[in-house]
Amino acid sequence: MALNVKKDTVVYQIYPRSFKDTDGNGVGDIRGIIEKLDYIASLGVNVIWLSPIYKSPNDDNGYDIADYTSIQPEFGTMEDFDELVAEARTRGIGIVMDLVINHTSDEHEWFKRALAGEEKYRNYYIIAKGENGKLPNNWGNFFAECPWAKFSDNEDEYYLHLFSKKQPDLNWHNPDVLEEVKSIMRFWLDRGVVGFRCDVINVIYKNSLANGKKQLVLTGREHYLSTEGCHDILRTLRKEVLEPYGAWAVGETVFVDISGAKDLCAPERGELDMVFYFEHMECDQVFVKWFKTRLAPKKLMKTLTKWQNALPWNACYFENHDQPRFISRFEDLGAYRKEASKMMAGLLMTMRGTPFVYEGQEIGMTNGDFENLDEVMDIESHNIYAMAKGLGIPKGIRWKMIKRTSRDNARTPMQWTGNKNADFTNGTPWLKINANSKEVNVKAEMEDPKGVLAFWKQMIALRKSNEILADGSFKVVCERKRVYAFERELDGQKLLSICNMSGKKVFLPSFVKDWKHTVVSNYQETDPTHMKPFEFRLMAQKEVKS
Ligand code: TEU
Repeated sequence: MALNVKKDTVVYQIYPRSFKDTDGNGVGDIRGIIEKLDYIASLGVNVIWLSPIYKSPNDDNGYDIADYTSIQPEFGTMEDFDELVAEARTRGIGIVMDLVINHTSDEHEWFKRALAGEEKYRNYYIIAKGENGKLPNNWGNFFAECPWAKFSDNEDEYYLHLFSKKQPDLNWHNPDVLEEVKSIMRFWLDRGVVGFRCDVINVIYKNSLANGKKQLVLTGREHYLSTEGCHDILRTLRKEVLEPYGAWAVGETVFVDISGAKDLCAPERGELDMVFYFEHMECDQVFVKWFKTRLAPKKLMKTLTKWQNALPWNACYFENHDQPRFISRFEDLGAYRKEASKMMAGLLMTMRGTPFVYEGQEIGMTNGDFENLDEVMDIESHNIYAMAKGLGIPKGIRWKMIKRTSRDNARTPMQWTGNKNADFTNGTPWLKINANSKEVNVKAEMEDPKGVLAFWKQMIALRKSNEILADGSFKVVCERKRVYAFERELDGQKLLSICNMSGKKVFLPSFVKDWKHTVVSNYQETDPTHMKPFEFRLMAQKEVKS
């Protein structure tokens, strides 16, 4: 399958745990994905990114890998996986795997052997001594834990874990680790996968373990963000592993700025094809993501424009398994859930870059309707809640923080029908299903030719068939309080994408009168002077087939 990942690809992300359960254990599985392949193909996507499906004790839902070359039994078997790859391929869909190589699980054989005293494997991890009862350094941790855990009881030795205690960081100074990872990647490439989504890839190589300068979050990060060592590793993996297979890679890059992203994705440097940046996910927060504020559309527009202009190509996304549902961020969403979801489809499919759609986004799923912490499973949410308690933040506020920011908001099971458990499972779902599944579900959407799903399909098809959207340049033309508009141009042919990012009726900017034809809109009727709440239009100067 020779796809041009930059122009022809639309990716659909699956969080396997929450997609479709076929054996009644309340957890989604590979057979569930196979069962839904026709549905996925009907969306028009041509790549599926699978969040981790490897053997794992599930401390961080699979991002803690105990064996990189076997399948998590809850999800099925290697035969199921091979069948998935083959069945996807017959539908023109390639599989991208999640590559989590900053850390393993503490239940990985390597860590167990390190604990048992095997020098070779000790050297796979980052083990350091504390002095005089102190920790090896002052670094912070992504999950609000202490990043150091005791390695042995009797000695003052610790291992580094930037994420949970059960996710010890690998030592990328050790060339054996690189060799292991190469062979893991080849194992999956030999089974037919087309690429990798590389988890927190810009933190893997720690320059030193020196104390960091004090910061509100993640003190110490200057010692490991996008280091030269990391760039070298990425170049090696591309040249020796990805290139020979014609595979591609998208990096999840935390705290990345524009210059960092340029270094990671410039084609001549031979590292990654594109990165997930975070800045547009942070337009509704103060300092850290747990303190949410109103989403100011203008801030969002400016951030999108900045990134669109900076890189010749990048990944475009608004949702994934770590982020609250995007439409739930609009404070004035009100009764416009469907319109807002369609507007986001329009925006995502008309920006320049590779679009990533997250399961459920295509039917306008919203944040989970959790009522208390017992209903939330995510380790990060529990840690943050405990930290907030320690800081004396009152219970009501603590809960509000978690309710709005928890990663579980995006992990609630896929809503297939309005039946019991949304037909996600016959058993007890591992995470509470949103009560709005009665109305918000795939079945209802399939029956509605003017619905959210139909619009996502229409936009995906257009993104794939229209050269201007696939390859045209990007130029912003309007960043008002509520209205965002940009032009895409290729060989003198132009399209105008315009969004009302609010639940209010707004004036249509006057320049729109030059654009005579509405190629697509999320409203049946458009107004010559106004835009309706969350209205989206794609316009052309000359007639274009939609
Ligand atoms: O996430 C990395 C990451 O930094 C954040 O997006 C993370 O969700 C957290 O909120 C930081 O505060 C990746 C994965 O996407 C995530 O699911 C994993 O938990 C994490 O790495 C560790 O592997």
